[in-house]
Amino acid sequence: MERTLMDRRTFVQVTASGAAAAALASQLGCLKHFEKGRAAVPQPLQIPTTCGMCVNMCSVIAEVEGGVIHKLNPNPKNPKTRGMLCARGNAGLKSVYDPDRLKQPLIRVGKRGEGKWRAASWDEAFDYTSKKLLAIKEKYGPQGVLWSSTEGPQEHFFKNLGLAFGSPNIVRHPSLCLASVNLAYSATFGTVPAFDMLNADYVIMSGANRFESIITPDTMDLIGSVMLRKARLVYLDPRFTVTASKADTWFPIRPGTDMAFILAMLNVIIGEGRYDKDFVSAYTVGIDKLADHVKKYTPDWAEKETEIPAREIVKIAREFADAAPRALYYSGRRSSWYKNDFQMRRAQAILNAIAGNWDREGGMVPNAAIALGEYLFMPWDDPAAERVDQIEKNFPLAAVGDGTYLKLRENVLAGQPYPVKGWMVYKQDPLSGLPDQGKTLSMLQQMDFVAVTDVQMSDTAWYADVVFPEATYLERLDPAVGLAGIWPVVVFWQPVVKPLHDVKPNLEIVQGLAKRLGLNDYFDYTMEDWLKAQVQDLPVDAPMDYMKKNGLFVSKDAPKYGTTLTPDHRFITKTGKIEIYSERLQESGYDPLPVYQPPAAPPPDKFRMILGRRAYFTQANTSNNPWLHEFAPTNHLWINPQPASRLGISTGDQVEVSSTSGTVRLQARVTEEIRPDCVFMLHGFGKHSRWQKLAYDNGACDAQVLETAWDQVSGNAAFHETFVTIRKV
Ligand SMILES: Nc1nc2c(c(=O)[nH]1)N[C@H]1C(S)=C(S)[C@@H](COP(=O)(O)OP(=O)(O)OC[C@H]3O[C@@H](n4cnc5c(=O)[nH]c(N)nc54)[C@H](O)[C@@H]3O)O[C@H]1N2
Ligand SMILES: Nc1nc2c(c(=O)[nH]1)N[C@H]1C(S)=C(S)[C@@H](COP(=O)(O)OP(=O)(O)OC[C@H]3O[C@@H](n4cnc5c(=O)[nH]c(N)nc54)[C@H](O)[C@@H]3O)O[C@H]1N2
Ligand code: SF4
Ligand SMILES: [Mo]
Repeated sequence: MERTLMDRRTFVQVTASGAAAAALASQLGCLKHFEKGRAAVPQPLQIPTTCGMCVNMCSVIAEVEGGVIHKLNPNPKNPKTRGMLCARGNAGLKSVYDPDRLKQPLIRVGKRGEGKWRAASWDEAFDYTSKKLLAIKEKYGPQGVLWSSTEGPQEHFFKNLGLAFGSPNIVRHPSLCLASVNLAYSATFGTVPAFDMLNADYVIMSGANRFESIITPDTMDLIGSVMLRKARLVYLDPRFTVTASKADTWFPIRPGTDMAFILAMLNVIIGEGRYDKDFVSAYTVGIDKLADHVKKYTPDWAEKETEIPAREIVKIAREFADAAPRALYYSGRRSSWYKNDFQMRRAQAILNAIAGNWDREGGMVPNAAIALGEYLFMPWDDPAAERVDQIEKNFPLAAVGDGTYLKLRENVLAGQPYPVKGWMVYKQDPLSGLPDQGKTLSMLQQMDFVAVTDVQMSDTAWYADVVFPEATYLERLDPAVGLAGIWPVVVFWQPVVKPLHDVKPNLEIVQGLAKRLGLNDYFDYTMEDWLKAQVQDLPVDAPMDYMKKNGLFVSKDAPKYGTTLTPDHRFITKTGKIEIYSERLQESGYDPLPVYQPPAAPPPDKFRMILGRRAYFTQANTSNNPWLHEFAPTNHLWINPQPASRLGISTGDQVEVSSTSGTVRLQARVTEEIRPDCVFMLHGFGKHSRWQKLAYDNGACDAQVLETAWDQVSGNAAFHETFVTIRKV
């Protein structure tokens, strides 16, 4: 902090003193010398591509010299990222040169999790895996193999292999992440909108820590509006985060009570007639029912639930309504919070709807995407078996293609409605990402066969039978991805260096398996074929050359507002209107308007465990990156000074954190930056994989203590429902 606050003048004064001055002078001399020599050597190649370090897909220019990446720089042409490449994006270079990365296919020789492997040739690994998969198919049917993956440009091929194999059991990451928020906004507007925060004058963010949990363009937009243009930011979070530090107002809201805050805002805005009446009558259904429904949710009532003073709630409600349509209640992204998360996000969506901020500058904008072509391939038959999570029965409104991970795990463990004995994993680490790690371990152990495709030895890979090493994103040609939103772009990856080891891109791994599984016809194309089909209709000359030269295609026709604000526009909902009151929810057995359910209070001497991110790590997968590791060499338990002093805990003490799922140990960090009723730890530490040397057995793994709970409507994991006891060791 002190260092970053030092201004340039002070810096020059400090560094120009004594020994520092001598060192600096000699360094500058070196630099001059270096610059002279440099004129003679060829300039590094500048290769545009895309960052693969998180979901955002920012545009990158790689500086490559002599076949080695020297540096990664932002590509300023991308309007979503505007010249930003975050710490993780910079450190992405290390994923290529990490000595701990996977270097060749591996077949397990010891017990699962014992860490004994033998290097195998690709043919051997493909033969071994396909033999195991065919044996499971023979005995249990194609539904006996589960295919799980997380978003990425080559995920598609993996999913398609599972579908071509005949399995209905494809499960993706959304039910650990954003399934409830997506479903809530879709149920209301028929689509998931983007938030035009750059042009908003008033933004309310509840627990969306945008200055640390980076989402582009949202993070960049918020810098533009809140930091540069001084738009107002109201921030609710039980923790004092970086976003809290930039907000005009921060309330350490009582966890799990956000819906009470929103319902009281609705109470004030409707009660005082401050909503957008013209918009509401033209485009929505159900305002009368809502008005009756929210009468009981007064600010005084909400103060008791949220611990935010009633007068502040009234003030915020008025300011929000007055600033509309340039006012936003931001949706958040990771909505895997509580059991009633879907209904909380529905309340937000309704609040935005009655403010009339739909499809307006500074409001919410329906997602626009640039159309990409599709490579046509032979279709396969639909799977014959029902999904093992029985999603249609358990969560009739949830996204069938993504599945519901925790219900799925429960059914697989119970062998219901049928056995699942094979598990193929792509670009995902379920042992870290699912709560209640003991259960995920049991699920792994009851499998006849597990294969993982990754770039490093994840915890799940550590327990697998076969590990396929994928080339990293800087070594691959990948499909193009159309990123929807206010600034639609098409991004694309090209290899900036040759693969360093005996690794392959996922398409080739899928093809190697498909050949042996008798599914070759479905994957008979090259990545170039695929890409060409995708970009061929982009409105530029020679689209493939254009993409290789620029790394991205930007829509000139953005941002666009008001495209849906015509009298004959039909929203993709049952009534064709924005549904404040939802008959579809009622017909499926859910509350048609959001009904408040108070969260359980922590029992005496227990704490609610909450999750969140830091700007320099991605989920559980960058804590072994040597550059990022320097920012946080371990994780700590954040605990407020009040309970800490009661428990005799000081910063640096080892503490034990226990729940019904498990017990972990890590160092305490005693801080006012968290409420007294919660504790927090960073994700991605306490690894079991010894091949992640920096993260192995370092700090604690949150997945070991989190308990199993899910949102009732979407089936999304509810990670913040766990109570833990804390003890000084
Ligand atoms: N640097 C970085 N950026 C990322 C990622 C990453 O791993 N690293 N991951 C990306 C992904 S996949 C996602 S889903 C997003 C996640 O980004 P966000 O949606 O912003 O979610 P989290 O960072 O998990 O933050 C949740 C916040 O909610 C707070 N919170 C907990 N309980 C409550 C509550 O009851 N009420 C309120 N109001 N707040 C509460 C927590 O303290 C925490 O600060 O970030 C994306 N961006
Ligand atoms: N305890 C806990 N659980 C959580 C969360 C949390 O904060 N705490 N967050 C939740 C959220 S929001 C999300 S989105 C999910 C994320 O869940 P996951 O997607 O499982 O999360 P990661 O830890 O990022 O694991 C991704 C794996 O992909 C690998 N990988 C990275 N790049 C490549 C590549 O190019 N190719 C291949 N083949 N592999 C690659 C990484 O090495 C890593 O092992 O987790 C959810 N679960
Ligand atoms: S936010 Fe950072 S890690 Fe994510 S894609 Fe952008 S630069 Fe890469
Ligand atoms: Mo996520």
